[in-house]
Amino acid sequence: MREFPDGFRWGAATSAYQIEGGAAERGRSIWDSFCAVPGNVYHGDTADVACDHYGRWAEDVALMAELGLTAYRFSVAWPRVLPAGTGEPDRRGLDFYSRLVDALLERGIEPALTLYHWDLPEALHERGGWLERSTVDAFVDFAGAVRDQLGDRVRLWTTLNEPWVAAMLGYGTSLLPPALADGAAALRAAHHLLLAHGQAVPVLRGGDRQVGITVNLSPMVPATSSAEDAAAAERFDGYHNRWFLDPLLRGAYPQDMADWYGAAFDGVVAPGDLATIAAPLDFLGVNYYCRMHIAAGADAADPLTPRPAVGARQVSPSGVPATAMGWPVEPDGLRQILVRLRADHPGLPPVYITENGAAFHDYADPAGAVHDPERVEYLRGHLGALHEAIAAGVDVRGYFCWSLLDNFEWHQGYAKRFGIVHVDFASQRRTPKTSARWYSEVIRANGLRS
Ligand code: GBH
Repeated sequence: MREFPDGFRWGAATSAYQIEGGAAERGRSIWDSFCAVPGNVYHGDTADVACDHYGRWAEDVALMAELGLTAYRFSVAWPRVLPAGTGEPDRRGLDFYSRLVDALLERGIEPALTLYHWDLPEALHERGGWLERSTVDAFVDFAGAVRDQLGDRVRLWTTLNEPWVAAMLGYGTSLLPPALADGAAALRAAHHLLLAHGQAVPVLRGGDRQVGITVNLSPMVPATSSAEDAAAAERFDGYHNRWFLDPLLRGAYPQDMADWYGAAFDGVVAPGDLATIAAPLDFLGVNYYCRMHIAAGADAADPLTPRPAVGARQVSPSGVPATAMGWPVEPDGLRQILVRLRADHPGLPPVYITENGAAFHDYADPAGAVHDPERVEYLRGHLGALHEAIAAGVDVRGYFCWSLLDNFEWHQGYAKRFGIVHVDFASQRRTPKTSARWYSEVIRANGLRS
């Protein structure tokens, strides 16, 4: 029996845009505009209905209770609270989250709230979005409005989910909105996202509220033993991991990357910004999916090619099993990244694994049961690695599996299923998969039996 610490939180995660639907009752976000353009999202899928969690939240909370979750991570749709991004909050939106939080608390499930999981109000994008400091101000007002409504009941507050994705993929590629594919824009957006986080921290603090941010981290593995690949992997690490960790935890951008980016990064930082960004955190949220394997030399044809350029590209490791996304399954990467975090950052706050999970091609049997043996193995492997990290001294307080439900997987639409609960999108029927039953047992035992 590999037991986890007393009081360890066992949760599942979702995000507003990916599950809520209820699109007619909120403002428009950059994701709505992106989905409306043919070719942007697989199969032309949209999130107008998604899992209809907006209508079925009570049923979903009952399902969480049935599975035995002790925590639930969700995000608040900014356009549901402030349809135009700023101004007077919409009561309907605030009431929706207020009812959700009450239902969670009634069932003894700890709510973990994320303010920004990529659904920027379209009205703010029209005024420049994350390229402008005015969006930082708007975010701080949004944070204050949500705190006023839920601050008495929600203890765990996360400002942003994965600023790397929002900035480097959203502004630096054309894969996600606003799809600018502009390297200098990506660095500007990243800085303003971090600043929004830093300015929101003191607004959110108070009472027994714990405030953190979620970053997505991956260990970088050089494709070969060449010095070129090692240097490329170090730059990719700077681009993906250190560009966010260092300002947050050390109050400075990594000098090697600032030098590498050169003029693309000029004039972005104003005096005082870095001190704001480095506001002490009560916890760090870490999302881990896989390691990244890196070779020297850019691949301009790869839609994920970094902008700003880092002279490196991702390669697929051979002989490593992969998920339906094509991501390598490497559980030990979770232990590696956590142990490294602790070594690199002496003042590291407690950590929550705010996302970890995988898409697989699950199958239904004639009786309607949904089997996902690969997801069970994925979760077992990663929880084992997490247990080792804790044994090595990393202070991890909880784990949220991504995701509670099959949902709208961004530009991949509904084709990629990450849920431990199957969703039949035609009938909206929820069916816990084998992995959900397995996870329930882990929660009951507070650990792994095998
Ligand atoms: C998360 O992002 C999101 O927070 C969540 O909304 C989403 O549904 C979930 O993941 C599943 O996609 O570049 O091929 O080597 C995760 C973003 C995923 C980015 C792993 C880096 C490395 C895979 N990260 N990815 S690859």
